[in-house]
Amino acid sequence: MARQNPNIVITGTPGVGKTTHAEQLARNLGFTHVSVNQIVKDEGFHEGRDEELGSWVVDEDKLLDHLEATGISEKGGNILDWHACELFPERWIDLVIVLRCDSTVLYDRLTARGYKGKKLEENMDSEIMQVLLDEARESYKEEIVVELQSSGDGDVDGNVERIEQWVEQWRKDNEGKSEE
Ligand code: DAT
Repeated sequence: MARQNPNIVITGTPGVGKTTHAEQLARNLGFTHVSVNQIVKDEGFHEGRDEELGSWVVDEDKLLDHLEATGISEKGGNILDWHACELFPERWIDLVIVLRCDSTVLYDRLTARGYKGKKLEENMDSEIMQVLLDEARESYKEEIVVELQSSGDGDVDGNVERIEQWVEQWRKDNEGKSEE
């Protein structure tokens, strides 16, 4: 059975605004905010921490099995929030939003979060080199990958509105398909 609501990935370098966007969208649309980092932590789907990078070494198989078991693919209506996207199977995903941020703004956000040393440097490099955008473009069809700016306050409302319009269109385009 086809899903009645789309599944959306919100990805980008840490600090670009994934959680801010995902929470607002989930609230407005009645979708589920799937904070992948939280699941990895809560369920222990990792092999410890990479202390130098200050991030979890994720057990992707366990994570994907867990998400699959929630019926993510059939149910739809999920907003997957993570700083990576290539691991999610293409058949699960209808839209990939890659948030981007001006590097001066991002530097301030990450230092305010206590990032320093190699962790700060690697994340800044990743944003400047558009690593997540390239990953998204390599992993999904071009037409479902959308790059949006998330540097200033007004950006969040504008982006959320645009994504909501897209969801509405998706529903129209997919009407009736769930009964097929
Ligand atoms: P992420 O989930 O990508 O790590 P976040 O949503 O936690 O990012 O945002 C990090 C911080 O930056 C948080 O204090 C909210 C702020 N922020 C994010 N996007 C913003 C935007 N477009 N305008 C202003 N502040 C923003």
